[in-house]
Amino acid sequence: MVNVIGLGYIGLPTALMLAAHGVEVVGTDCDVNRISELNAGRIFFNEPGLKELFTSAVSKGIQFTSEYVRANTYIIAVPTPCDSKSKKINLSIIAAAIEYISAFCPKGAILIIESTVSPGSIEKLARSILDMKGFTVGEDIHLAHAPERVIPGNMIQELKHNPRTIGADNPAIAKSVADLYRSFCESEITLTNIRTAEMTKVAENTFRDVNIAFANELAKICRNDNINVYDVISIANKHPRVNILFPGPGVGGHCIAVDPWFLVGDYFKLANLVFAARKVNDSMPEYVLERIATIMKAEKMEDISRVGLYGLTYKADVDDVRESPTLQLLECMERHLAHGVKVYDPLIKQDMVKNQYHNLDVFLGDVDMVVIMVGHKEVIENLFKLENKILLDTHNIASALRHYSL
Ligand code: SAJ
Repeated sequence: MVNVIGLGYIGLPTALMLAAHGVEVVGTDCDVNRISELNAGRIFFNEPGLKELFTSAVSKGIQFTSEYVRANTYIIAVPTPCDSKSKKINLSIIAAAIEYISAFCPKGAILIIESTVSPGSIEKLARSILDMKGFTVGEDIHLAHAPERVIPGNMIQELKHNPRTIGADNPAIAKSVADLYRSFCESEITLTNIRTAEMTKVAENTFRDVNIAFANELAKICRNDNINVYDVISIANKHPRVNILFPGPGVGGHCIAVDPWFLVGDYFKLANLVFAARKVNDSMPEYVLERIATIMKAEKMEDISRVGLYGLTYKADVDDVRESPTLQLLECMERHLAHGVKVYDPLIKQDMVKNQYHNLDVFLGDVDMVVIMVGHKEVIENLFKLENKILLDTHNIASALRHYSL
């Protein structure tokens, strides 16, 4: 039996996927409300295919509880928050999970950590806790790392079809963990040691962050010379060995904007490029504010409260606002005493920020300038409504309309 600890954005789909493929699964989360919602058949986030997967997992007998259960395999998929000031990773939630598990797991249990951690964390943290509890790691308890790679917006497909990495210091354990994931993963599974798996996961997200930072810096350079950055990227990407990503209003989400800090924090003297890239990406909300100010001046607009931010989530077609560039832009505006800007996002139904609207037409009626912050499908479908607005498009989706870009 597998006990999945942490039923969040990664733990829940993974638990459901295993159960739907015939593995006996109990999902555990400390949030009792979330457990009652799941037991009542309600999922707390939207993801294509998730509802169907949920129905299938329930029909196969998955259980949800706020208690840990005795199992021979545990999958830990809990958050690893990063302190917003020190940028240090906080491993206390993983530590607590390991402690709970160690209190009653049977001899020979395997603890698989899915959460992204800074390289070396599993050895340092898990081993020290388990040693203290009297276990001999590698003999009567086993550790493995199975970092997830799924992209929000296409998680269910990617859970099945993305290649995976399994890190375990004992090849037999690595094989047995790989066999578990093979119950649903149809792609290649690479086996390695724990430390390599940890570093690989952080390297993947850091690579993307650095690539986006290059695109963002290029956008600023092109703006300086009045060159269209999207033309430059699209032409450059025709080179068979060039693949530049796209500039945007900032890098959000709980992965790309967070994981590179693990390298900066642990290898400060070495991770120079990574640090510089983080700074470029973190500067983008401030840069958007500069663009708004320049455009307002050019258009002789005086009232910031007639500016509307269209999109609040961290990226298109997800309802997740963690580290959202729009939230960062709003903070930046507060610092510059630019109050009263309006906000609307078709995917955010609850009130989250000041001056938030829940109806597009009412929002548009109250603003002269619209800043497209997120390229949701619904935003693209409603572009025709922005024809008479002063438009700043941070995602290159409104090229058919008169607009400003980054
Ligand atoms: N972004 C850009 N320009 C781009 C692409 C993205 O500005 O060209 C921005 C997005 O708008 C968003 C942020 O970057 O604000 C992050 O979005 P994302 O789609 O790049 O990535 P995440 O955070 O949703 O998911 C990433 C994925 N990692 C990689 O692609 C290497 C996913 O596969 C990981 O599983 C996930 O992080 C994770 O949980 O680690």
